[in-house]
Amino acid sequence: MAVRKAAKKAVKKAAKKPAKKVARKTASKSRGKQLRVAVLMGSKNDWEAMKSAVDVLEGMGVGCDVRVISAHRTPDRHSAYVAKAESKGIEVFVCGAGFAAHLAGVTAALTPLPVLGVPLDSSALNGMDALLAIVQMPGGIPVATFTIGKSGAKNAGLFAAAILAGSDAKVRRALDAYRKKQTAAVPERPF
Ligand code: AIR
Repeated sequence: MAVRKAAKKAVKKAAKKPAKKVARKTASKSRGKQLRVAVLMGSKNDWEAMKSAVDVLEGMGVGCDVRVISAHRTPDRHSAYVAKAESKGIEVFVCGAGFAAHLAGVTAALTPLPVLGVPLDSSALNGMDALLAIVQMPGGIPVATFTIGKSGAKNAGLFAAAILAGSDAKVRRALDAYRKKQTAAVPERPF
């Protein structure tokens, strides 16, 4: 009898409890914002490095559309995404990939929008392969190439912000504030 009572009580308590919100896969500050920068990466394994670009941009209030798109493994997804991006409000592409990194180059072939390439060190060649693949674009189809890995992703994010800042006073102010904060954080002495 006591067990039945306890069970009834538990059911009542559970019914009163508000439904737990389902946690979203990515807690993104871009939600609800106009997505102005497409941050593409060749594999979900590139996210750890490419997150640095997204962090910088979202920190300045710039919405990012983050996608796993591979020029080799998902070519149809790639061309379909790039074809629609500009009409959806994308103004700049940041593309990170490792190995034979063709993502930035092929993106640049498909759009006249600025494409910033980030070589990633996912192969045995530590990113040298990706760096050369991204930087060695033939004349006519430019890709701005950044350093290998997280620092490159961070700088690509900052560069994308600098592009937007040319015509957006809010982003310009955010960029100025970022620099100011960075300068203030550098100590006079190392000890
Ligand atoms: N990659 C994926 N498709 C084309 C290229 N170049 C790259 C990814 C990743 C690396 O291959 O950008 O850095 C390894 O991917 P994975 O998924 O095997 O870890």
